Amino acid sequence: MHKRTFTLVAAALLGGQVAAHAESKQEDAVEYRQGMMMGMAWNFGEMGAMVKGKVPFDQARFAFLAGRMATLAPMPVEAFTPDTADVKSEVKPELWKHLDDFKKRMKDLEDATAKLATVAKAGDEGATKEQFGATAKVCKGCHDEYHKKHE
Ligand code: ASC
Repeated sequence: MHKRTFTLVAAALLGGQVAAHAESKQEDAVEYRQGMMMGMAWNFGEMGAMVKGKVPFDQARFAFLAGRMATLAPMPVEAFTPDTADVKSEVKPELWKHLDDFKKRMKDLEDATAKLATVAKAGDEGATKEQFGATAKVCKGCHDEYHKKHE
C-alpha cells in the first residue's frame, strides 16, 4: 500500500473511531438501544405487511425476518440503565420506576420472537400469523406503558 493511501485509510479509521466515542457513554447507550429497536421495527414491519396482505405472504422471507428479529430482541435491554434517564429519548419516566417490569416485558419479547422464529421456520402460515399477533401484543403492551409516542 502506498504511504499516502495508508495515511488516508488510517485517518479514516481513526476518524470513525473518534466519531463513535464523541458522545457520552450514556448517549451512546441511547443510540445503541434506539438502533436495535429500529432494527426490530424494520423487520417486524415487513412481516406485518405480509400478515395484513399488503404484500404477498412469503413463508421463507417471513422466517428469515423472524430469525433476525429473534436475534435483535435480547439486545437492547442492557442499554436501559438508570444513568441514561436524563438523555433525551422516547422513554417515559415511568420506565425508571418500574425497571423490573420493563425487563420482564423485554424477556417476554425475547420469548415471543424466539417462538415466532421457530413457528415461521416450521412453515404453517396460520400458526405463523397467530404468533405474529401474540408478538405484536408484547410490543404494544410495553410501548403503551413506557414509550412516549404511544401516550
Ligand atoms: C411494529 C412496530 C411496533 C409494533 C407495534 C405493535 O411494526 O414498529 O412498534 O409493530 O406497533 O402493536
